[in-house]
Amino acid sequence: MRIDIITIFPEFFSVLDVSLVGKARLSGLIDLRVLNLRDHTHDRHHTVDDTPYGGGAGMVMKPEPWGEAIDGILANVKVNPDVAVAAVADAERPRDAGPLLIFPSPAGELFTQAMARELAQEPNLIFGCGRYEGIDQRVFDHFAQAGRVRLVSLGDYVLNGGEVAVMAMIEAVGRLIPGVVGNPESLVEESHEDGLLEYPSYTKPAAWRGLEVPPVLLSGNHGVIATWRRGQQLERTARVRPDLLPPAN
Ligand code: 5OB
Repeated sequence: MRIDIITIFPEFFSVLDVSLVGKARLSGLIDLRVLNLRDHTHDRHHTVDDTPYGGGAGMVMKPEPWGEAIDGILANVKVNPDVAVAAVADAERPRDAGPLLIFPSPAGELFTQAMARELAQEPNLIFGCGRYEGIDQRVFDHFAQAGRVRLVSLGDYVLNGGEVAVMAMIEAVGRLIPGVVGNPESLVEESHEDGLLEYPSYTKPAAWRGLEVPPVLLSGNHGVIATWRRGQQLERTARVRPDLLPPAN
């Protein structure tokens, strides 16, 4: 998967050199490039923002640097023809197999594990990190005319910019790319993969600071253990995240 990130804080993304994503980059599974939006300004002060039309607090990111930066990526991204055929056949992707543009935004659709699975199918993602009060709306409208644009929110809280949101999305998507996570079994047992929270985990010692591992886990009876774990998942989800359970009727 090729991933391009446009940001005014490229140094933010040095953490993507380490851990799982870092390894995937070294092995060639992820081709990740970080672009500085200011490289696409042409004034002495490398201005990326301006005051909002209509008034109001804060600054809005100007459209021209975004236009130039995204045009540059679109021009040099090679669409793999094999991928293009598969993508066009997919009803989820009616337009073309060109890159999917993603802008983290508190005004976007909520990022979920289902969306992470969708994004992991894409050969090409472009993330645009907005700052300040947002990006001129015409950037989204312009690129949506010829391609696919999604505004995506991490949740209902305030961030200063899209950088941390992009980091979270790349971690969630990256680990779903075949070969990135060593043991694919571990992918299906995570919280949210089956719509429920994960069951509690224990390792040795069997007793620690007066707390015992639930005896069922020491029983060696895999059927009983699976039933217990399922019960724990349901109990936890009902208690902490009842919104994840289907309505009881
Ligand atoms: N808050 N998701 C929740 C977000 C967000 C803020 C962002 C981007 C994504 O940028 C300001």
